[in-house]
Amino acid sequence: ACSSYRLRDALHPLWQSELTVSGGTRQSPINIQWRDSVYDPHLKPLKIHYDPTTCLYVWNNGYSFQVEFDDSADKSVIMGGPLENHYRLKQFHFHWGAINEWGSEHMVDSKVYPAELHLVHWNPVTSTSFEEAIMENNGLVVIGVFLKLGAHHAGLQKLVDALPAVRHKDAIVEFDVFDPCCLMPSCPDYWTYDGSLTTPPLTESVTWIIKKTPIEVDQNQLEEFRMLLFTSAGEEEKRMVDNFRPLQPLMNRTVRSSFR
Ligand code: BO1
Ligand code: ZN
Repeated sequence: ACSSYRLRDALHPLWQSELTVSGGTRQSPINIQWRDSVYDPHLKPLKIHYDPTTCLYVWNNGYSFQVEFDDSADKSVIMGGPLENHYRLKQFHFHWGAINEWGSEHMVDSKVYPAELHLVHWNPVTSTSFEEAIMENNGLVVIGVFLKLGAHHAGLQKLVDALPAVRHKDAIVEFDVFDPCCLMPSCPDYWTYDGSLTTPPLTESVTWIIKKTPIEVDQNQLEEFRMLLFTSAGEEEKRMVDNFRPLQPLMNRTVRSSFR
């Protein structure tokens, strides 16, 4: 645990600069303490309706690779769970480590996974765009899914095959027809809590839904993530690894669980 904390201080400049500045009360990510989470029998099952044809492209934004969706209509939406209305899918991306021993942003009982998927959604009832929803309380919902080392993931591989084309920062490649549903664990159980974006602007507008069960990916697939670069073409190459934010204090928050 000690060495992983020291390594966590040696972060990409994006995270280094804001480690202590935010001063918020509901920052993310957090360590989910299973025994401190509270079962809420009113939490409904999460319903996911993604339209694979709303997928647009994949790009390297300099801190992750991100798959973007057409969010101009209610085509790829989630509802149920802790949510009072539906939310539109805007993008998904991952966070991962240089090695398998760390990489996820959230932890469960201090257990860290080699990577974490974030599916980012916004509230089209209270906002007219993602950029507006970023500033709204409950404007955003991010579903977090842990990745663990195990079997080859055939659904993820379609995405992995596109990564060499977006190796450098700002590279973008068309990526139409992808169903992110294939990246969801079949177990419906989740935790939910009120938090923030984990990169600037770090706004405290996110309802987090963290799936209990990880999906499995194989070593080669994680290695392909680690081949990506933080840097633009022509710059001295810096591998895109350890693109996670350190844990933030829970403060006055309760993590609820959908399961006993
Ligand atoms: S995360 O899911 O908490 N890691 C997260 C962190 C930052 C963003 C999204 C999710 N940032 C926003 C940018 C916007 C951009 C949007 C959608 O992502 O602030 O400028 O449009 O890609
Ligand atoms: Zn993220």
